[in-house]
Amino acid sequence: MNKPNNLESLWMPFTPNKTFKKDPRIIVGAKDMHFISDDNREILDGTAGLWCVNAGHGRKTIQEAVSHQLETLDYSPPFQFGHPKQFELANRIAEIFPEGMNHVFFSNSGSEAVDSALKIALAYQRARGHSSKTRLIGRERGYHGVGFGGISVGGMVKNRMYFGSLLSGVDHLRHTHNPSINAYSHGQPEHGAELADDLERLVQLHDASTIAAVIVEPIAGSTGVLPPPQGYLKRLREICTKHDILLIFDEVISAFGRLGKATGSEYFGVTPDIISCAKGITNATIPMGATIVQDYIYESMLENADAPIELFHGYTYSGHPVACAAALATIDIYQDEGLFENAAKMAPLIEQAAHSLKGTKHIIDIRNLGVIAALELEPRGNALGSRGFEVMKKAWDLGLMVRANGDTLAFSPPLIINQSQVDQMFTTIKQALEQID
Ligand code: PXG
Repeated sequence: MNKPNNLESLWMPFTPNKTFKKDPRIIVGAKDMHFISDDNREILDGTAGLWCVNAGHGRKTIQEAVSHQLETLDYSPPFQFGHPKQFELANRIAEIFPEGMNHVFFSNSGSEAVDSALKIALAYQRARGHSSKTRLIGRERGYHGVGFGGISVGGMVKNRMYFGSLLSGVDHLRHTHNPSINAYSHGQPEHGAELADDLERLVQLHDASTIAAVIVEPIAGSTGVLPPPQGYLKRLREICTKHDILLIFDEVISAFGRLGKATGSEYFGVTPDIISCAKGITNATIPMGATIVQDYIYESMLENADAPIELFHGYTYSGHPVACAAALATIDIYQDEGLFENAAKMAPLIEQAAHSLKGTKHIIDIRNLGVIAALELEPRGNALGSRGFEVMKKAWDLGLMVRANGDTLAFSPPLIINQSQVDQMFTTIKQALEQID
């Protein structure tokens, strides 16, 4: 049923095409906490797809909103014309994002939301007369999507090494992962706040007058789940403020409830100047990204613009009416069902269940925060990632979708998860771990 009979034409992203096509994993349906495979098995979704289906699959009200939108206004151009839902959505986002962040720029993915954030940071510095502030600072092991801006400030070697010299004028903070003192931390690790001082080192090297912005994920996801050390983000904020450097939080994973609040910024009590987000904004039903800025950035850009168009940037599908309809219905679900609150309630259960696997074969570290957990496995000699990959495949056979980032297994289930599904997730992964060498 539904089995595609020729897999060759499609070039699959971030996938080993050769091996996948020999032994494919095909998904044909999804409802609530489960995927349905082509051999008609229910697979527990331990990853919310790719950190994005926060309200669970197959939500009726989102379907209805999308369908109604397609009937009434399928598309309208975003340049020089408006449609009501994009204004309504910007207001709804402003309501739930940190105070003072009331201006929203729409795009279609996390990568675009990040590139928009970087471009806004540069244009803002120039507009307010600080045109020497052009340098962008990222962090080792950071993931900011796959645009040239995102891979330049990102810090994952494979995402960078094949693609030439990238953007110039970029530097990186050190990453915060230090298992020698922080292994098996529950929640945020105790040690490492001082790593934020790396920014002081880069200021000594480049001078603050050349630095436009620093971008970090408040909790690093794709690199293998690295919660920030206690006090780290606050210190980074202080150093940015001291040197008049913009702080960008890339919240593509952490916004829309993953940590039990609307944003990671709210959860950590640290407010950046710019936030990029995507994924959970539409429950992943229709692609959408957004870049949210502090009022002073928007106001300064409008006031100081040297042309009638204040920002020469935008996409054909910025604020697409169908995506806006999906996002409005999604935010209604988050609020009506109290899903951020449910996430906060489930977080300690996930923490407990994840850490109960300490001592299981192959595990060398366990990390967690909010509705996120990670099991780091000992790599097999030089075959980095091969054990993680096989455990992921075994889990699929046993009825669980989990994400393998190298040898780290990442869990980020929909926020509708309940206690017995948390137990099932970790019982199944334990079985998978025990069956793989
Ligand atoms: N920033 C962050 C922090 C992300 O996690 C992006 C930007 C890019 O979003 P788009 O929509 O352009 O893909 C992401 C995406 C993983 C995984 O394995 C995570 C992402 C994408 C692919 C895989 O954890 N996050």
